[in-house]
Order: sequence, then C-alpha cells, then structure tokens
Amino acid sequence: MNKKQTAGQKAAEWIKDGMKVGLGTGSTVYYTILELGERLKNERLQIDAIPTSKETEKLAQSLGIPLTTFADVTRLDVVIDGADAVTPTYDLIKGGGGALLREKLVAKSADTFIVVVDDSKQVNDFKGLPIPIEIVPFAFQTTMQRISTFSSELALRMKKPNAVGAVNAVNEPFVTDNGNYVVDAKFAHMDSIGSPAKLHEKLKSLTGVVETGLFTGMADIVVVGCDEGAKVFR
Ligand code: ABF
Repeated sequence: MNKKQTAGQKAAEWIKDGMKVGLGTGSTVYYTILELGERLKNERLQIDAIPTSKETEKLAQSLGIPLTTFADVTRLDVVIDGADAVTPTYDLIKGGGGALLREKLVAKSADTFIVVVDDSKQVNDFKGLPIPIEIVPFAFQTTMQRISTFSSELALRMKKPNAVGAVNAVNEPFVTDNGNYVVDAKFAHMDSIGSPAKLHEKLKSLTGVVETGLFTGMADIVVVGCDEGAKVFR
C-alpha cells in the first residue's frame, strides 16, 4: 500500500453513519473516497457528501456516494481533504489542484477538518513554496502587479497540455470551477511578512484576490502516510 493510500484509507474511519461529509480533491483523499465507496457496498452507512470539485463530484457519483449541496446542508460533521504542505503547527498550503475556494468553504463549514497527506508534504515553513491565490480574471494583471510588490516570484497558472501531450499545449490560464484564475506566488522573505496568517490577510486585502491557499489554524487532525503506516496528529 502506498503512503497516500495508507493516509486516505485511515481517514475514512472518521466517517460514521448519519454524517454529512465534505470530500476534498487530490490523489490522497482519492483513497478516502474509494474506501467510502467500498464501505457503502458492505455496511449500512447513511451519509451525504459535498464534493469540493467537479473532479471529486464525478468520482463520488461513480461510486454511488450520495451527494448534497449547501442548499440543503449548512453544517458538515467532517471534511477530509489533501494538502500541498503541512507545518508542525498544522498550517496548510492547499490549492495545487485549483479547488482552494470550495475547499476552504467546505472546510470552514465542518465541525472536524481532517487532512490527509503523505510524509513528503511535511515542511517546517512555507518559505519559497508556491502559494496558490485565486484571482478575478477581470483585472488579473493589476492584481498580479500588486501581489508582486511583496512576492519573490509569481506566475499565472496555465492550463496543462491535454493527455495527447505538449503538441497540443495551450497557452491559456487555468480556470477554476468558479471561473477565476490562479496565481502561484512564492514568498522567500516570509520573516518580513510574519506568520502565514498575516500573509493570508495581506493577500486577502487586495481587491481582486478571491481566496488564498493558506489554510491557517483550521486543521483539526492530520493523517500522515509514511513507511511505518498512518500517523495521526491531533
Ligand atoms: C487538494 O489536495 C488541494 O488543496 C491540494 O493541492 C491537493 C493535494 O493533492 P494530493 O493529495 O494529490 O497531493 O485538496
């Protein structure tokens, strides 16, 4: 079993009968969703799930996981999602898959937020790591310029070439499920900015920034897949 699978399957244990569940995006929570699909086949498990992306919605539908929306559910019992980086104080970088806005909305609506990662995601700090920032296309150049005044490096995230490969490489910005663009910004001089929470506030104060991939002080449990198995930090 690979480390992602170890973490993802372990996290599925927190899903109990009757729960409203947020299901995240990415290759680690993928195993949580597979495990949930298996459990639905083999036990009496009444749950309703809100997916954080169209990708997760399709996967959940294919496994027969009952889906709901925030039109019918205001609070979730638990959300399980991946991350790009986790610090020892459980601050996260999320959004490598471009789903950061819905992921944060779902995470903030849940009583328990469980993060699933393999041990390669554990970092001491976010210096020099790309932090995804969702911005409105209407004035993305201006917004990028304002971010660049305190970012050491930033790039508008582009669409990946399709499965055919580079021949069909497109030169178009990646567009989120919400119709916005994503900028990946690095902040090598984090010390001058202070904590990830302060950086998040500074970025959110820029008109045009919809949300950042900085999830600070939000994670309740972190499940880390490693060679020895799944380690649970709470
Ligand atoms: C998603 O999981 C994103 O927020 C994050 O970027 C991604 C990590 O994916 P993986 O588990 O595939 O590394 O929730």
